[in-house]
Amino acid sequence: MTPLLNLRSAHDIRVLPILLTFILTFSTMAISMPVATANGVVIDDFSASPPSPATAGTEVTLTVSVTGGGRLIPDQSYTGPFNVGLGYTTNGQIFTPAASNLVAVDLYLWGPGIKTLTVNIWDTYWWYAGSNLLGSKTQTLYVLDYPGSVVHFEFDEPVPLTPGTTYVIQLTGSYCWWRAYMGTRYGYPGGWGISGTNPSTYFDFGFVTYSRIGPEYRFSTNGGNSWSEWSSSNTFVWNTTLDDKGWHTLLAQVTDDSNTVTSNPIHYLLVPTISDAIDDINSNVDNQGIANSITSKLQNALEAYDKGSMKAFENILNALINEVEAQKGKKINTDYANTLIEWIRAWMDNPELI
Ligand SMILES: [Ca+2]
Repeated sequence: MTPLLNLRSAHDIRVLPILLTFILTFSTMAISMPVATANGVVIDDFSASPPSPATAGTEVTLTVSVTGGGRLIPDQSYTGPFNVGLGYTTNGQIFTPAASNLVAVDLYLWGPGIKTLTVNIWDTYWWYAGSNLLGSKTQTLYVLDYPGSVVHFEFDEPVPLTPGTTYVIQLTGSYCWWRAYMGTRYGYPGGWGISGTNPSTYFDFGFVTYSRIGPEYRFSTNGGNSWSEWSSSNTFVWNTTLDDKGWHTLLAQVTDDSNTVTSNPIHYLLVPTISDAIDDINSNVDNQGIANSITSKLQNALEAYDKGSMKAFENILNALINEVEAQKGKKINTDYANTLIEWIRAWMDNPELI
């Protein structure tokens, strides 16, 4: 490909009279309009491994998988001041990206009228032999009368770019005005405008290029009261401890263009082992007789399991649930009784957790 910089010579000056014929008006008013972008993220799956319930102290890996997501980040731009507008059916703007992809451009256009406009991205002037079309987007829309609006073109696929290399934005299609600045005081330093097929380093069109980063992810193990750092990794390792025993609400968040999207919660139970539970019961059940009764049944259940007597294991734990139910709100406070029953049910359903 021919380096564009070879064209930055004195002959460019000859295009100035051509450009001047296109001057519609003088204005230093920059347009600031909201830019609507669309890249909705869909959370396909959010899971914890191992699944709930698990033994407190287990390493739990949270994984979220998504479609889409990420944020548009402005890369290169010239957004004013403007003092001219160029109306034509083909114009262009050179830019030098810092980012390694291009997903969208904004152009500062005015009509008025319904326009069918195509934005092409080229690796050199489009009329050069050997030029390569890297990306293209066509849309038909109503373009407002002066001062117009910021028209957003989002490519169907990201256009890969080499940072620090010049590229060309070509606008072609219906006759349309494109706001520009002509002169040396302002302008975009990383490129120059093209009117028709006449490049000139003396003017720049209004434009913004966007790259996409991400998506980024973060996780909460406490229902959103606190979060991990934002990261490009869609997995998070939760190093649980015995102190984490109990119920947890696990969440994942993913960045989207305009905000963040939160997963459905996973309700996750961490249970102590039976021997850890025995210590816990001794310090939480004040009535020593009740505490002894419960902990000795737990010991019996452990022994039954070790002998492979699963029927005895279940019978003992069923009897224990009845005993705790009977003492709930009496010798055992209600919350702690409910906690114990959850643990016992988890052990019965998942004997590997004992
Ligand atoms: Ca420039």
